[in-house]
Amino acid sequence: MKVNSANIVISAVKPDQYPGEALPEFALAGRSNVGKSSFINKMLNRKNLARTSSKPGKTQTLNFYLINEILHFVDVPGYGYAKVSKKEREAWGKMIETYLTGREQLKAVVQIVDLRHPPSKDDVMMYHFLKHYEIPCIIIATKADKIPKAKWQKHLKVAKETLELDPNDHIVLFSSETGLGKDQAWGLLQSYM
Ligand SMILES: Nc1nc2c(ncn2[C@@H]2O[C@H](COP(=O)(O)OP(=O)(O)OP(=O)(O)O)[C@@H](O)[C@H]2O)c(=O)[nH]1
Ligand SMILES: [Mg+2]
Repeated sequence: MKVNSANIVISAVKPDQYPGEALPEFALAGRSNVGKSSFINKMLNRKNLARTSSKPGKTQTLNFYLINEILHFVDVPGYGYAKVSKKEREAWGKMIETYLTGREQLKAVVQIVDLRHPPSKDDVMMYHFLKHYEIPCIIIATKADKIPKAKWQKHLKVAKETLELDPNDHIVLFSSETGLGKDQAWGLLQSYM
């Protein structure tokens, strides 16, 4: 996919703020600091359109990006960020759940996991949540540049086993540093448009 335009449309917290257009939409899911915003930037060839940070908890709202006037990416706050109160966590859960279970335009969720480590309990829970609601998903195993190539397949296998990955679901080796997996990820997204 050649990206000609990419702009933020709105930062939303509730449904009446979501964009009204019936464009195909893809939302990011994943642990705080795993690389969701970096994934968006890499896919769009933009340095810092989606704000990233080495500190977890950077993305706080549902951020809608309009791409080539034909689709939306939705950057979503990460889960598993320890430094938030119970109340904030509940508000987060409600916002995400409302969006994921109620958004008609949502074609698939891009769930990001860290290739270096086995998926966390929260990762497994998120994946099973998506399966339960029959929301199509694409798994991206990112930060591949941080481990030697010789270990990729072994780590991928652990990720598949830990998530109990449905054999029909795809898992893509990815790096926001090198661009590894970018074309494959675009191919999968386009198959849902
Ligand atoms: N080496 C390497 N670093 C990465 C990669 N992806 C993300 N990072 C780094 O990981 C940190 C977190 O990235 P973000 O994209 O902000 O993570 P996020 O999932 O959006 O985090 P929240 O918004 O807090 O939920 C940043 O310092 C990134 O530079 C990658 O593929 N390789
Ligand atoms: Mg982010």
